[in-house]
Amino acid sequence: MNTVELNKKEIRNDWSLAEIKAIYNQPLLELVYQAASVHRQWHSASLIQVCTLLSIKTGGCTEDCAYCGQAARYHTNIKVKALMDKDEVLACAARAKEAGSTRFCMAAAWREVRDNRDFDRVLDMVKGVNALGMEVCCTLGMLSEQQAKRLQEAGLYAYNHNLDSSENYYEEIISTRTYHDRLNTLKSVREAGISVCCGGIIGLGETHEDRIGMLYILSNLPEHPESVPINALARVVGTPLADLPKIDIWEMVRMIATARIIMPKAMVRLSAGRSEMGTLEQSWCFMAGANSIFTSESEELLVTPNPKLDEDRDMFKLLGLSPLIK
Ligand code: SAM
Ligand code: DTB
Ligand code: SF4
Repeated sequence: MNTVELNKKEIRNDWSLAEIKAIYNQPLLELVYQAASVHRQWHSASLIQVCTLLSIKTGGCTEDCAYCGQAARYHTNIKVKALMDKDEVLACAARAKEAGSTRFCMAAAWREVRDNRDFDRVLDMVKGVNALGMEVCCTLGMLSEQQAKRLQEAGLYAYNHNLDSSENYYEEIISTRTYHDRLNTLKSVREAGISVCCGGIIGLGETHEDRIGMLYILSNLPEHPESVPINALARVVGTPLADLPKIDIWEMVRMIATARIIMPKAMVRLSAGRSEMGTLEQSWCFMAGANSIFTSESEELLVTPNPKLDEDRDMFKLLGLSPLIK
């Protein structure tokens, strides 16, 4: 394999589609071996970042993201929840810290942030979680430059905003906003000095070319995202994608390994899909360079199941992994 020089420790923002394709299409074991090698050059492979996710506002969203159980227009069987109370959120963050989590991510089923009282309340939550000494992350939909600045001033560490798929396939999945809207928010986040968390989903019915296309955009951003969540579609009954087949584990491994090789410094997060995997499947993802996971006290990621905290603890013990403490 001549596109990756394993001994050269460099960050590249000029990957070509052909190079990414060649990496992605390698024989699986060669790909995993390369990714595992790159992983060890840049990270301690026994440390996994544990991010706790909390849905602070659930369901009732005006967008039409075809995968999402929280879109109001699909008849999904989820419990809609208004914006949570700040004290409840802070108590949850404190428990997460106690359990060994260093990052707390608050998610809201909003199309975009509006300059209203709810935003002021989220800013207060950000201040409170920051004061606990945790890295605070939010995912609230689209942001303006000014809103990004306000979040940064409140102490926001990272912002999650995914590209989901390739630019071409995006319009098959969402019609209520464009890929450009996503890229604009990412720009505002970067310019405000907030760490960028941006990745996507596989299993939406996209082609391998679409996956490679998304990795191409991510790896050619002026700066790579500091974290790259790779989600396997969580199939939610009532959504247009509910009946798609479960994504094959080797496709997830291939995606994670390629992301690891082309964005070596990023935290690559094994995100949605863990509850449909066992320890064996997750181990392959860690071997391929994933070094971060989401956990959740409620045993739900947002509205779909996620492994129990003690299952993760047992898995870490078995594999000799420890939570990363920065
Ligand atoms: N509403 C905000 C937004 O869309 O940016 C923030 C929350 S949204 C749930 C965050 C991300 O979760 C989405 O961009 C998508 O990548 C991922 N996601 C949502 N539903 C999913 C599902 N059913 N399976 C896998 N990933 C999903
Ligand atoms: C991300 O990339 N994955 C998380 C987080 N960012 C907010 C959300 C996944 C949602 C999975 C389906 C659900 O439970 O709604
Ligand atoms: Fe709304 Fe986000 Fe779900 Fe899309 S992914 S429907 S924007 S909550």
